[in-house]
Parts: sequence; structure tokens; C-alpha cells
Amino acid sequence: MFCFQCEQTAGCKACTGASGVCGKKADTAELQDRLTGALIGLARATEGNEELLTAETHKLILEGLFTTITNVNFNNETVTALIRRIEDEKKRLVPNCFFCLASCGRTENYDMQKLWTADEDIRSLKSLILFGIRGIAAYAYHAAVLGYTDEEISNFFIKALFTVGMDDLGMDELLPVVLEVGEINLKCMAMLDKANTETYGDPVPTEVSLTVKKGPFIVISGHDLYDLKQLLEQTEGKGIDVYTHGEMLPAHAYPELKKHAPLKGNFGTAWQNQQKEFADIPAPILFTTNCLMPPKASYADRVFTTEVVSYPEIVHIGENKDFTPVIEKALALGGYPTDMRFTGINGGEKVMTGFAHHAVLSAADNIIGAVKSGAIRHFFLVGGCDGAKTGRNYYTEFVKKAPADSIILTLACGKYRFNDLDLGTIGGLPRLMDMGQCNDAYSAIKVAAALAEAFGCGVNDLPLSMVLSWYEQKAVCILLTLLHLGIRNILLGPSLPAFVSPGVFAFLAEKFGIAPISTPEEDLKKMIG
Ligand code: SF4
Ligand code: SF3
Repeated sequence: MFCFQCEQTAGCKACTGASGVCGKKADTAELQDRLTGALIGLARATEGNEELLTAETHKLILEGLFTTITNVNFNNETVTALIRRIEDEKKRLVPNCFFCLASCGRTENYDMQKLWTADEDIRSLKSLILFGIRGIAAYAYHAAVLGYTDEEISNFFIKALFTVGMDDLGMDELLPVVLEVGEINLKCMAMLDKANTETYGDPVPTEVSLTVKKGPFIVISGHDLYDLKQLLEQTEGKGIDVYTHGEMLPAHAYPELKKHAPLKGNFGTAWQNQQKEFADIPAPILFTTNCLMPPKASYADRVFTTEVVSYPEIVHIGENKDFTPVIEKALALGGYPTDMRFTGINGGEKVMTGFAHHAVLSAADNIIGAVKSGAIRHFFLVGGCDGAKTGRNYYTEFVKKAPADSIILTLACGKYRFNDLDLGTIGGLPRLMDMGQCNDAYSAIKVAAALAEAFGCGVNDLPLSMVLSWYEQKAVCILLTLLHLGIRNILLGPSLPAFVSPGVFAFLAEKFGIAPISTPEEDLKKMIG
């Protein structure tokens, strides 16, 4: 196997052994490569056949890309079935090619080994494109579930896959596509934001308890708000509580979700702690997206998956969204006999969420006034993925050491390092504001743009610094969006992606001032002097 798409890749180089650090086995990794090769084959087959494309073709591409994101699918059976569906779709588009003797190669799937063994700068740029569109596909998938699609975004997946499969492109041709990934992701995040807010309302700042009440309960993890909505409707009146986990935490802030009585609080911290936190939990856990780790025997019988998430022998809830097996498991396990007071990483018993663009911009006058009066000296966006590396303590320390006259905006699962800290307020505004899931980077962009407009300057001239943490491929497309917007001097950690070659990194550093994190003290000094 060869896989280097995530931050924990073996030796900061690539997973090449019998299985990856994430637990993905070599045969699954190879099947996922075949799946990607089949998607590139499908993209090629669309050329000249655009009028034959259907909603199902685009859905298949989203599913194929989303399936290969880190910690989503470990199941050879479902990956094989998906490859078959993609190949069938290709046959539908170019039926005559399968009988033609000209051997133009159009019926072949792309061999991913060609990419993994390519010149390192070319491999790096194509990886940025491929991993970036995997991230976008996840967001587009969630929007599509709510009925929101966009032709430009759908067509870009085909263009990007086509580009990855072209063996004669150089840096000059690939670089614009890399930045286009960022541009399209911005459109996709905007579409998902519209889908979420039009369906569930604008998030409102909400306090979320970390205490689990006695009695049967279900833990729901991942990013899919539609799954949560279905689960809440199906648990209503059954005496079962529902607790969010990981990236599902911001769901508490949406009016159409928070109105459901079963939604009680949040269980656990970020994804990398699940094997410890789920070990003796008397409740089922439903995974709607990444980040699923291989379930330990101690709790595997309580894990359920849905949508593109899949793991061998784990019960999967299909498209009918009948969560009865999860509900029955919750009733059978019975939950805790008394209320259990859990805390976050720093000992806090509650967290806040819901500071998306609507909520923050409603307080815009207040914020602008506080900046003008000097009460707020600086904004830090400390966001992104969490992960297992010890170096990630940096983010906790950074937030703790940020001066008292600064505001910390955060998003995605990296916030679990510090979201239970009480950082106090400035002029009635909390110093720590959770804007939501990783895709809610869109909120941060909207807020930054509004502040820049209010102060009559560019985003790079604002007293705003970005300190990002990455782990999987959604972080790749978000980073590319920020670069597409021309945002400079982003600090990235805990380590630089293995797939970014020294040559490509030198280019990014020169053009965008992007740099690796160092120590909280040094970085703070660099940012605010
Ligand atoms: Fe390794 Fe990450 Fe790939 Fe898993 S997803 S095999 S940990 S690089
Ligand atoms: Fe986290 Fe897996 Fe990336 Fe959506 S849940 S941010 S790591």
C-alpha cells in the first residue's frame, strides 16, 4: 500500500506496510486506489457525453471521493461494490468503447501507482488536488442530502479527476487547478451553509452540558446534521437521550435541532480519544462520517454506521434511515444508573457553541467598537482538526497564553483541546467563540470579510492571525480556500503534510507566507509583537 493523505502518516512520510496508522489495511488501501482510478476513468468517460450525466452520476462521484477520506470506510465489501457501480456507470456513458478495438485506453481505469511514483512536485500538486476534492466531496454530499447541489461544483469534480489522471501536465498547468480547488470549496462551503441554515435555522450561541443523565442514551458522531435530525425524531417520546460527539457538537446551536427534547448534551472529546472514551459506555454510538477508528472488542457491538461510513461486521443503517437497531441497543444497555458528570480536557463541565457568522455579525457594532476603543487588540482563528500527536498541546497552550485583550475564534474538532476553558469576556463578548464544524470555516471567512469592510482594509491588514491544525482531507480544501482568498501568513501544524514537497512548500511559503507552527510564545510574539 501507499498512502500519505493524512497528518498521522507513518514516519511523516507514507503508510506502506500491512496497514496504515489509522488502521486501514493494505488490501483496503489498494481497493481505495482502485476506486479512485475508477473515478478518474469515469471522469474521462464523461468527455463528450455531458448530456448523458445524471444526478446519480454526480452522487456516485461524491460517494467515491468521500469514501476514501481518512477514517471513513474500512470495508472491502462496500468499496468493491462502489467500484462496480462506478464501472457500470462508465459503461453506460461509453458502451461502444467496450467493443472497440482501437485501444485508445478510454475504458481503462487510471493506475494510481503512476501518481504515487511521479516526480515529487507533480505528485505533490496532484495530491493537493485529489485530497482537496475528497474534502469538498464530503461537504457537497451533506448539502446534497438536504437537496442542495450546484452544477459548477459537480463539474469541477470531473475536471479535477481528469487533471489528476493526465500524465503530461507540469507545475504551470497544475498550480491554477490547485487554487481552483480552494475557490470551488468556498462555493461548496457557502452552499452547505445555506443548506444547513435554511433547513435548521441560523445557529444561536448555546451552552452544552457535558453531563450524561441517567437512563438510556445514544451517542452520535460525525458531521451529518440530517442523520441527527432523523435520530432525534425517532427517539422522541421513547425515554432515550441523545448526546453529540466530536464534530456533531455544533448541532446544539441550530434551532430546528435544539428544539428536540432528546438532545441533551455532548459526550466525549475529539475523535482520537474514542477508543478510551467508548470502552465501557452503556450506550450505542452512531457514526455518520469520519472520524471512525477501528472499534475495540470492548465496545464494537455498540457501534453503528450510516451513509458512506463502513467497517466490517459493524451494523450499517441504510438509506431508509431506520434507526431501530440503535434505539433497541440503547434500551437494552440502559445507560448509566445515575447522572454522570464528565468534563472536557481541562476540567470544564460545559462548553459553548453556535458563534457562526449570523450570531457574530449580529454583534458586529459591539465588536467594531471594542476594536476601536482598544478593548480588543487581536483576533486569533485557532481551528482545524485534532489528532493524537503530543505536539498538539501547542494549541491548548497557545489559547491559554493568548493575551486577555484577544478573541479566539475556533471551529472543527481541534477545539476540544481548549473549548471547556473559561476565558472570560470582553465587553460582553465571550473571548472564546466556537463557530462550528470544519465547514463552518465559511463563517470565519464571512466574519473576516465583514470586519475588513467595516475597517476599510484587506483581510490581511486586520488584527487577525490564523493558526490552523490539520489532520485529514477536509482541512486540505479549507487551507486551499484561504490561499485562494489571498490570506497570508497562516501558521500550520502540528506538522506539514508529507504530500507537500519541499519545492511546492517553498512556493507556498513565498507566495502566501505560510509557515509551520513553532512554540506558542514565539508565534504569539511574531503575530502581535
Ligand atoms: Fe496512513 Fe493516514 Fe493513509 Fe491511514 S489515511 S493509511 S494513517 S496516511
Ligand atoms: Fe475532525 Fe476527523 Fe478533521 Fe471536521 S472529525 S475536523 S479530524
